[in-house]
Amino acid sequence: MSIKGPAPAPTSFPGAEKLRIGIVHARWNIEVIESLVKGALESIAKAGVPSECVLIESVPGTWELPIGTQHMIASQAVDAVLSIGCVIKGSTMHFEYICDAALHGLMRIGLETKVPVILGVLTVLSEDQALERAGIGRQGKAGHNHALDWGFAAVEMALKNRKQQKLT
Ligand code: RBF
Repeated sequence: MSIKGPAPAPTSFPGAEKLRIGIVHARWNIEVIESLVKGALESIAKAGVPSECVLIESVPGTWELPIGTQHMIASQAVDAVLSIGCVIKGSTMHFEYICDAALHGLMRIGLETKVPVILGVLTVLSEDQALERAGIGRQGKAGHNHALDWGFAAVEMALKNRKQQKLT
C-alpha cells in the first residue's frame, strides 16, 4: 500500500458551471493519450463544467505542448489549461531534453499569463508505466488514470483564478 498521491478532490466545485477549460494534448503515444483525455473529460464534467465549455486542441508531440498551450490561452479566453502528453524513455537522450524543455515551458506560460497550466505529462521509463498511469493497465495491474486527478485540479485552479481576477 502506497501513501503517494493527491488527497481526495473536493466533492463540490461551486461556480464550475461558468468556467471555460482548455485541454491541449500531444498525439505521440496515442493509446495512452486518448485514455488520459477521456479521464480528464470525465472529472471535468463531474465537477460541473458543461461539455461545450471544454475546448480541445492537439499538437504533434510533447515538445509542442508549450506553444499549443500558449495559443489556447491567447485565443480562447480559458480559465485554466490542462496540457497532456506522454514521453516514454527510449535509448537516446530525447526523453531528457523533451521532458525538461516542455515542463519548464509549461510552468513559464502559467506564471507569465497568470492562467493556471495543469501538468498532465507522463514522463515514464517504460510502456507498462504509461499504460498503468493512464488507467489502461498491463500485466494484471489495472493502474489508475491520473488524468482524473488532473481534471479536478484544472477546475480547482480555474476557480481560484476567477476569484483572484475579481479581487484585482
Ligand atoms: N513526443 C512525445 O510526446 N512523446 C515521446 O515519447 C516522444 N519521443 C520522441 C522521440 C524521438 C527520438 C523524437 C525525434 C521525437 C519524440 N517525440 C515525442 C516528438 C516530439 O515531442 C516532437 O513532436 C517532435 O520532435 C517534433 O518537434
